[in-house]
Amino acid sequence: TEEPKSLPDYAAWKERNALIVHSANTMETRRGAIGNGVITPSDRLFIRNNLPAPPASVTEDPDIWEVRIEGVKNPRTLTVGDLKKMGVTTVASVLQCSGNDRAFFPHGASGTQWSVGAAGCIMWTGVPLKDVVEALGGPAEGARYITSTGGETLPDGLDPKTIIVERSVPTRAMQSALLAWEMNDKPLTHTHGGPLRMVVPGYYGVNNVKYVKNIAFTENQTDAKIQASGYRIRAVGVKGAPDQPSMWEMNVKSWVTAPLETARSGRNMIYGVAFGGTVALEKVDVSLDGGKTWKQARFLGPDLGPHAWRPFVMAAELPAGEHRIVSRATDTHGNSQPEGRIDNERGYGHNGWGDHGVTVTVS
Ligand code: MSS
Repeated sequence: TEEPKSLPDYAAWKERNALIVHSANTMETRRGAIGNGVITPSDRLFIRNNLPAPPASVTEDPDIWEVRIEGVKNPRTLTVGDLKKMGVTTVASVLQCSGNDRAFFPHGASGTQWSVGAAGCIMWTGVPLKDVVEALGGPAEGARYITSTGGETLPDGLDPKTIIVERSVPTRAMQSALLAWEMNDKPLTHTHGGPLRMVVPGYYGVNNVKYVKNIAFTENQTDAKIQASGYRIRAVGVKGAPDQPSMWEMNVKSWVTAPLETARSGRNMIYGVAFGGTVALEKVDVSLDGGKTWKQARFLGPDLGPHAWRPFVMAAELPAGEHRIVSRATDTHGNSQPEGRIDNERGYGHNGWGDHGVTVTVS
């Protein structure tokens, strides 16, 4: 199928040439447009909507947006204006779709055929969730999950449970979660979840619920389809079910961003990005011979904390010919990217270094 020529209205402000547009609801950053910055420019960040985005009017007066907080000692409805007085923090964290790199799965995993670009590193500003919960008396007894509900208007005639964006994460995520109203120093756009978004640093994209309207501390995970059977790791051919691992904490990962197809012989700078999910990064090794020999790369730019990504660079002499350039990240707990992929029905969580490499022809 041919790529749509223009961006959908709600994303018209994006940099068209930096994006691969898969559909009106899914677009990713081109590998060559990821760049060497610590923060992904907002107009290059990928978009993934499971439902059509709400109208731009939801962000006209962001401070009047309401969010209901339940499953705490004193449940309350708060406006964004109220939240802004309860506390504030700024956190850099990687936003990455669970299905990033799905196109590499040979069984043809269904869903958007993402290459490497359904990911970016973002500065979020908002109130720490734990400050809000403390102000409301703490979680109710027996709470094991934080369940966030998206504010989209649901289409008529369908069972809401089958389409609503409602995600549960374990309460351990409360240590780092925030309710964000700014992205990269600007009011959060409706494109990326404004007026208010649940941000769970180190967790896959789907848990970062946009236009959040309800947050509940619950004993059980929601029975919404997106949680119960969606975003679950299972063998190829197997249906999704609640007893399979859910797409929560991200795994350690890296990929090369330059050079991509061709280079001139002689000294070249190899660039890439790497992150550890909820664990800080230790190092990135780069191989110019498809993984036979490795050399440690250097991190580029400031360290913005354990949930941010780290651009890396390595100078290399490249003789004429074809080179398979791969990178392998290791986190501070000693987890390294595996070489292969773990085949799974929907193509989630791919961090194998083999597929993420680039073949560069040097002349
Ligand atoms: N939220 C809401 N509300 N809705 C929707 O649809 N999606 C998910 C998240 N959140 C949604 C939400 C997903 S799935 C993702 S990735 C993310 O988001 C994305 O983001 P951006 O901003 O980029 O668009 Mo996969 O795991």
